[in-house]
Amino acid sequence: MSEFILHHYALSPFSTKIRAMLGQAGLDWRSAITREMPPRPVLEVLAGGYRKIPVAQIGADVFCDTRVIAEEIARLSGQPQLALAGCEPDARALAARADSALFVDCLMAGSTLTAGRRMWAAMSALDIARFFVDRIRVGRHARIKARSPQGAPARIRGVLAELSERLHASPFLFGEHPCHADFSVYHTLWFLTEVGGSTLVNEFPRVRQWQQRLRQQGEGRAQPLAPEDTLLIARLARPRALPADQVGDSLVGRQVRIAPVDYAREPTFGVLVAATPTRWILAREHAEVGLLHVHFPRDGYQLDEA
Ligand SMILES: N[C@@H](CCC(=O)N[C@@H](CS)C(=O)NCC(=O)O)C(=O)O
Repeated sequence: MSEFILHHYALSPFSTKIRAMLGQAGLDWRSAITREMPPRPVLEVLAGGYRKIPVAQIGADVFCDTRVIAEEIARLSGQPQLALAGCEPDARALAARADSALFVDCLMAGSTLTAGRRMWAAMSALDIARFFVDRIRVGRHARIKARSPQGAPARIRGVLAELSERLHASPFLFGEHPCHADFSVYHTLWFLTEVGGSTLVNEFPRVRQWQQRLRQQGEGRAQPLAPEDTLLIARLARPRALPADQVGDSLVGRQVRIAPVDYAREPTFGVLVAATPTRWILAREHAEVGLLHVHFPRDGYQLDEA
């Protein structure tokens, strides 16, 4: 069977969401490190215009967005609660809030001098300049509700109080085992505390302990993989059989474009080959790798005829 490959970078919160999930899943995986901003030539071949991180790959199947990646980890590990569909409605709602509003608040509150020093240690001065130019451009084209940076700590405290209340009853947010929502919250607070050096979470000892519990689970067993080798892996593989749970869509068989609706909205083009209750799958041909199937979540994405 093809290996699970993660294209990611160290300081990426959403990559932390998946790395921590791989720890809970106890999986072996291959780690392909990508740059903190485009150009990312390998991912352009694999995922087309889609430029968010992380991206996962199994052979000639490419998985965009942590919601789809989590479904794959849930399947591979036999832990259905890691997928959103395997969570109760309250957990799905919290995951959605954490991956959007809480993420933005933690980015604002965690962008401290300490975070700057971490970037300085991890990136060249030129790349840091490129990073800021890129993120300003992403921000200009984003379609997300504006949130005041000054209000971020108070809003985060509100969420932490809510989490602390939940953790009174069980070791994880929705019971005895971590579910998708735990990881959605975890990665945002990871950026705030581990990257930004904020001590806000210390005001809520139960949340701090929960954070440590998840951190102790590690990140699974990763083996490094040169990004260029992921192209060879894709070229030697065929996309796997399409899923059986298709719901049909009038655009199946047509040339389409798909893009996130919120930020970093660059589209990927291809032929829609499947629509399931949770995802769209596009077929893409590329001279370097042949046929690929690229998987996107339905939620939060816009699909149009190209
Ligand atoms: N909805 C996406 C969000 C991913 C996301 O925003 N990732 C950030 C990095 S943590 C990103 O792509 N930033 C722009 C970039 O790295 O080019 C998911 O769940 O995967």
